[in-house]
Amino acid sequence: MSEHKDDGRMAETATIEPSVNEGRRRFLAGSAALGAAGMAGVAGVTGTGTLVRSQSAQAASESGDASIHVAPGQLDSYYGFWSSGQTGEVRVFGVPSMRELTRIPVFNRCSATGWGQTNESLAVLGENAKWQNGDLHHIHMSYTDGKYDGRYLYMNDKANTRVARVRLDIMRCDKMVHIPNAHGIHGLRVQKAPKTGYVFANGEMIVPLPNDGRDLDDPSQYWSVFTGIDGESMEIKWQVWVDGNLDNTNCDYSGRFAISTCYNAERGVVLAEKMRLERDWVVVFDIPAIERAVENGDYVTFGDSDIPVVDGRGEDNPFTRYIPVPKNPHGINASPDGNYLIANGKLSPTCTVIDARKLPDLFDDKIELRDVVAAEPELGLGPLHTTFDGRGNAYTTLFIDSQVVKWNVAEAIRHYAGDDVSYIRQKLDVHYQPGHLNASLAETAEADGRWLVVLSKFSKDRFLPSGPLHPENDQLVDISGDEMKLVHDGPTFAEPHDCILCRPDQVSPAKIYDRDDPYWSQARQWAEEDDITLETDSKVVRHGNRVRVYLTAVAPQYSMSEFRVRQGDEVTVIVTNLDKIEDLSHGFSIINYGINMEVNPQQTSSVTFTADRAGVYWYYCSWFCHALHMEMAGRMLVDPA
Ligand code: CUK
Ligand code: CUA
Ligand code: CA
Repeated sequence: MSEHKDDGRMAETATIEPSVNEGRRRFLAGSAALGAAGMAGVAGVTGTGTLVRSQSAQAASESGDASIHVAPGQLDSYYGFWSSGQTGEVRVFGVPSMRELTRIPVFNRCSATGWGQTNESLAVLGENAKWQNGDLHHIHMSYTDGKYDGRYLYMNDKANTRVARVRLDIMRCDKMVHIPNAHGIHGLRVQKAPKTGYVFANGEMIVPLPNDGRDLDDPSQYWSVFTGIDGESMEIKWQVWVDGNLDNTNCDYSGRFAISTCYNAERGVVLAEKMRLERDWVVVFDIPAIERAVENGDYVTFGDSDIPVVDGRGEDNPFTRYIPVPKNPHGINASPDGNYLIANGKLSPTCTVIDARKLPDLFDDKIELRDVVAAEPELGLGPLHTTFDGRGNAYTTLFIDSQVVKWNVAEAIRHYAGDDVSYIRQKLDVHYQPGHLNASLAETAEADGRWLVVLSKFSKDRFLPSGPLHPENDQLVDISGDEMKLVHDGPTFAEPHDCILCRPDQVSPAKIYDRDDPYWSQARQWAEEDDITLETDSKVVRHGNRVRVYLTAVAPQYSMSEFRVRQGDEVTVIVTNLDKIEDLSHGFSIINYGINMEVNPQQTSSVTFTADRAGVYWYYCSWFCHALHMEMAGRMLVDPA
């Protein structure tokens, strides 16, 4: 998409596209509905196509919109931080160009940077290094007073029950924790006020507590827990034992409450059981009440874990309230004015709008559970996630309908109260089967209603064929006007679930590393032991059969063109990049030893391996750094044992 909208082909596409789209859309909706058992029950509730279908607007925007074109050399007006699902990494995008800026390895392994191989990354991974995969669904930035503060990103791993943190100054993961008692962390959100604060993490699957072999055949003893982690120390502070399970989570803008959806109030272990009830619930957590209980010793622990677990099951506890909402809810989203928390119905065509201001009364038992419901608008089939424009409108993905529906929150509330008003503003076809969507700054008090990213799960026929595995389709929608306009298709590899958009001024990435960065504190300690100055010394230091090799790099040379070790030595190579020039990264790779790592300007990186084979092994710089980059190499000479 660009300003070149004058050619005939584009015009022709614009004319033909709507009907073609319609056909493709229906085909996919049909197959998805078939695949989602239980959808049949709701399929007749809401007819599609009864509302404004902005095919003409869509066709017009597909023929080109200059406003998304970021010319070469120009910078984007938003950062996008993308999850990547089963790839396990974080991706950084520029929006609106949708250009991918970088990737941050987290739960995955990375050939380019050496993540999972360098001593620095292994120190972050700790015992988690035993898992080489992850499933990163949710990514959220730290807040101060309801606004992004650019310190950290936090993310979940559903596959191996972890939570990790990325430092936004260097855009590298610096902490990772495995969560005991939980089984698969799905929902993750961070406290919005006064400051992050807690990172909240949902245990999705139900298991025996402790999960040590007991009660295998007794699902009535399977449970899940909600976890509060200190976002600064990354210590697990407490857990709450809950009924049902936990899907997505969020929290209010006061800082007092967190809230999670539950699709398995039945605590079923097979599909049919999980869909038995017409209503599941959202569970609200009173954070100060939980903290008080932990302080007073009012908790239990399970197995080897000493994490305090407060019992939030049942109707009669000070920590939780279970608000019934229609069937198998999924996303839970907080409106930027701080007033509403919206649960997305998934198997119900509705969203449930909860008035966050009524939650204190609910915990004081002054009102009934459903009294906090302000509206329950009927939106379409398969509502999964909702976002906001800061002008009172909400935007909800309809997975089955392959649409985004724009609706007005205040009018949905009036309608619920009995007024004859129509709250639906527009339905926009997306391609296809959208999951998360997020508008610029929508998860903060500063929602600005400029851009909307829709993460579509299927791309079907939108791109050149790429084999049986199709790309996802991250679509960009202009929401600045009255009408949503689809302006860009963005193919992506598996499988972004969620993203957030912030302004560039809210993040201040370092241009080069600070030599005092704690990231390589281990190497600093070795240098001290060996009486080495990392910035000036090049040396091989032997401790029995353990050898430390200190190298520096200045384009286009390493400080040593060779070093010698003995077969069987445990070798640690510590490389310091002395270049201070922005963008001048080096690498360090040893041929046939499976070693490669990044060494960015002013960074120290290290790797440890066993020199198990004698011979000449060239090491070389793997990041293009200089006209003589190819020549930036040296030999590791391994003497036979
Ligand atoms: S979940 Cu993926 S589309 Cu894991 Cu946030 Cu809803
Ligand atoms: Cu140094 Cu390439
Ligand atoms: Ca259910």
